[in-house]
Amino acid sequence: MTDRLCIATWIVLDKVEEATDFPSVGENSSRAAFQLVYWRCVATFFATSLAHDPEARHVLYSNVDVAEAAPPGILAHLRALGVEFRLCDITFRLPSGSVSRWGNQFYVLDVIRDFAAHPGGEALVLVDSDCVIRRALTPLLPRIREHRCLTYTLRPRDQKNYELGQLLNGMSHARMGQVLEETFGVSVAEPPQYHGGEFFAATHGFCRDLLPRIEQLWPRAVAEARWPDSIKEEAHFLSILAYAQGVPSYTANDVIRRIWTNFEDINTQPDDAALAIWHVPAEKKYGIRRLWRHMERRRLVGQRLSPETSNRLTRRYIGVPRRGPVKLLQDVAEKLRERLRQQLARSRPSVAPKMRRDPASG
Ligand SMILES: [Mn+2]
Repeated sequence: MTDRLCIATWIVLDKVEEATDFPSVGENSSRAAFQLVYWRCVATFFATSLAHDPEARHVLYSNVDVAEAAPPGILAHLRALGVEFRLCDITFRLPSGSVSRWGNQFYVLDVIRDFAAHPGGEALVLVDSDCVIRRALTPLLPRIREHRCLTYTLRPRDQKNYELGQLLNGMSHARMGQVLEETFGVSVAEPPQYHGGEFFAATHGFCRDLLPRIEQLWPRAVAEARWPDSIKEEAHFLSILAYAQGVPSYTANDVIRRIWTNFEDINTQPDDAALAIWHVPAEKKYGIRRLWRHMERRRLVGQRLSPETSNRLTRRYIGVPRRGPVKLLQDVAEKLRERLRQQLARSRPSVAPKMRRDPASG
């Protein structure tokens, strides 16, 4: 086994019968326009990651053949950068109809299982594609070795100021503790912390040790999927497992943050500039789309960016820690266009939403 880091992200293309809604992208994850939003995220993710970590392995996991499914420009970009494609079925899905949002996020469990069986490096760093990389991740290796698994533990200000006792995306801390006790027979003094699912970093050995735990917990997740307070997303699942494996909290909070940049929930802060990863869910259809368009116009597609260029571009287009006046105007204009399109679609029932032109490719 090499001592290289495997930096990976994933894209799952849902079929019509598997589709759910994703709050920051839109309805129906089986639409081509919806999927294009994620392809662009994948493209900018690897552009920024390769700028900082050229020595690491870069892998795109997908449930479909990327060579057949990716838009041609993005496929050429990924190939030129040397991104490896790993075809891996999605087997971890809650029963159809039990969740209406983020229906394919348990795919990270399939990725962890695949990495455990076919280690492509000493450690795996698996990140959401709506992240941009701002610093090299390879220097994290000693820290990953030390803790075996790093955690990004959500503070209330990172998740719209949630209060304890509240359901966090459909599950409470208390219920997480109960599930932990009932499944693994451990007694839980304090309910487990909630670690964000956008970041998973662990040694190959940790991934292997996790497999029996995953198999033990999954049937419960499926059985209780329709309960009001139950495992609804990969973050609940992995937070419970992290506790069961004795993984410490907050070990990656200086690495990544869930940064809300939209109008209502904005939580950017000056020290975000020091982070290695910005997770920017609200930028999928805004800053990330414009960043990709900029790369197309400036012939940067498939080019290895320097770390400085990459950071200059992400700062400008993602708008962290501060949104510049140009981005502010573009965001307002895009928001208005989106509202207008929604109203038009409502007032003309013949124009079904799914027939709309992709707002992002126009
Ligand atoms: Mn995300």
